[in-house]
Amino acid sequence: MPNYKLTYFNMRGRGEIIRYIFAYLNVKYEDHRIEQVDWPKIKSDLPFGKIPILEVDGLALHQSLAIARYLTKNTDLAGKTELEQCQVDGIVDTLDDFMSRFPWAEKKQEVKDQVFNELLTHDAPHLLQDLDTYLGGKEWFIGSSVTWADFYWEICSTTLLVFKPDLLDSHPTLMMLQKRVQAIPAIANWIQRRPQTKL
Ligand code: D25
Repeated sequence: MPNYKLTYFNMRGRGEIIRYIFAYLNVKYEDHRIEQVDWPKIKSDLPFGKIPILEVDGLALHQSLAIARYLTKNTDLAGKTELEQCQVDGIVDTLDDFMSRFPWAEKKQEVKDQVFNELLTHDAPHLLQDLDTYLGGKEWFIGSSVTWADFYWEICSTTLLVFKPDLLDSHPTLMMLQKRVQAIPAIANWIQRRPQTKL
C-alpha cells in the first residue's frame, strides 16, 4: 500500500470525499489539517496553490475529484462499467458545478448572504428536482450498488442543509439516499469519529 497524506483545512469541504473513500476502502492515511495562519506558506509551495492535495509516496496530486476518481479505480465505488463510470462522473460534476457557485471566500458578509440565499432558494430547487427524477425509485444514483457519486451527494447535501435546514423537505427520496450513505458501517464510523466542523 502506498503512503498517503491528505492536506486540507480542518473542515469537510472538498477534502471529505477523499476521506469517505479512504474510510470505505479501509485505507490508512494521514489526515493532515492545516491552520489558516499556516496556509499562505503552504500555498506558495503548491503547483496550483489549492487544497486538498493528496501526496502518494511523496508525489502531490491536486483536484479533489481527480483524486477521488484515482482512488476508486478498480474498486466497487467506481461504477461497474465504463458507461456507469461516466454516469458517476456526470452526477459528481453536476453536484460540484452547483457547489462551486457558492462564494465561500467572500469577505463582504451581506454580499455572501445574498448570493447564498439566491442559490439556495432559487437555483437549488431546480437541481433537486432533476436529481430526484434521476434517482427515481432506485436505491443508488447509478447501477445497483453504492458509488462515490452517492458519497458526494451525502457530502454536498449535508453542507447545503447547514444553510437551509428545510432544503429536502419536499424530496424524501433524496433525504433517504443521504441517510442510506450515512448508514454504511464504514461511513457511519467515520462520521462519528471525525472532527466536528460547521463545513
Ligand atoms: C468553505 C469552503 C467550502 C467548500 C470555505 O465548504 N464546503 C465546500 C464544498 C463542499 C462540497 C463541495 C464543494 C465545496 N471553502 N472555503
